Amino acid sequence: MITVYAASSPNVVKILLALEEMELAYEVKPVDVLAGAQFEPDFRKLSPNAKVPVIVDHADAQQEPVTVFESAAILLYLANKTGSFLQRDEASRLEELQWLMIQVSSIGPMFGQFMHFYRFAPSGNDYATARYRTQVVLLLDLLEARLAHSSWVGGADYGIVDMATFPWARSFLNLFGSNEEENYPKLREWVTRIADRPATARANAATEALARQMTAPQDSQPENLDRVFGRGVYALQSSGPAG
Ligand SMILES: N[C@@H](CCC(=O)N[C@@H](CS)C(=O)NCC(=O)O)C(=O)O
Repeated sequence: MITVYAASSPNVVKILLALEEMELAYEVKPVDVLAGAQFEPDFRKLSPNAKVPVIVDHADAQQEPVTVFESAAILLYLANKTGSFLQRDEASRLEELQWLMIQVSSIGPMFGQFMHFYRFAPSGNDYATARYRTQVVLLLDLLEARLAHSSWVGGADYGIVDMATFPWARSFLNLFGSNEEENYPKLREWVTRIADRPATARANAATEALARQMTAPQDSQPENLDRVFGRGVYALQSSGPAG
């Protein structure tokens, strides 16, 4: 049995997709991030950076449970454990790893920062919003170009790279989509292909169940939001350059 510490957020959806595709037994432990549950000392023992997702694999009763944090590390752990959803030959695996790194180093952070300034920051951040919007568009263009030459973002077969990329691409196509239906045809077709998979439907149901247990942004205590976003009294000073 695998325990997944989870919120209803894109980085967690990646893991739910993998667990469902790999048909692994799991239980979900909700971590209410907008109520500050990720900062509890017991959770930080599992997740030093105080973020979900985290898994604890209790599969081997003879061994200590295995704890893994960071979504890409979890996906690689699950792919190695099951021998599935990651290419076996070295050249294809290297190709997949590069696209996995693009997801965790660029797509997640840039899309996340855009969403922060677009949705959560006070007004007056036009520079930041425009900068991150440009980064998002460049990355969506990159994915569109990739899918013109490859069936899947990771390579020839559906795998953990597509699971990592799908939750972010799906929400940004929805957000950017209303005026631009004709844009990103390959990316839209790829999103539909993944959305139509039975395992994706099961992961969506698990995400919706989690969402019902999370504090919504509008219901969050202002102090908790400040802590999550590192602002107000939680904005840290160091000896580094001042803003
Ligand atoms: N690089 C991390 C990012 C994880 C992450 O940002 N998780 C968010 C939810 S999607 C979180 O826990 N946020 C709470 C916080 O930042 O305090 C990963 O890929 O696992």
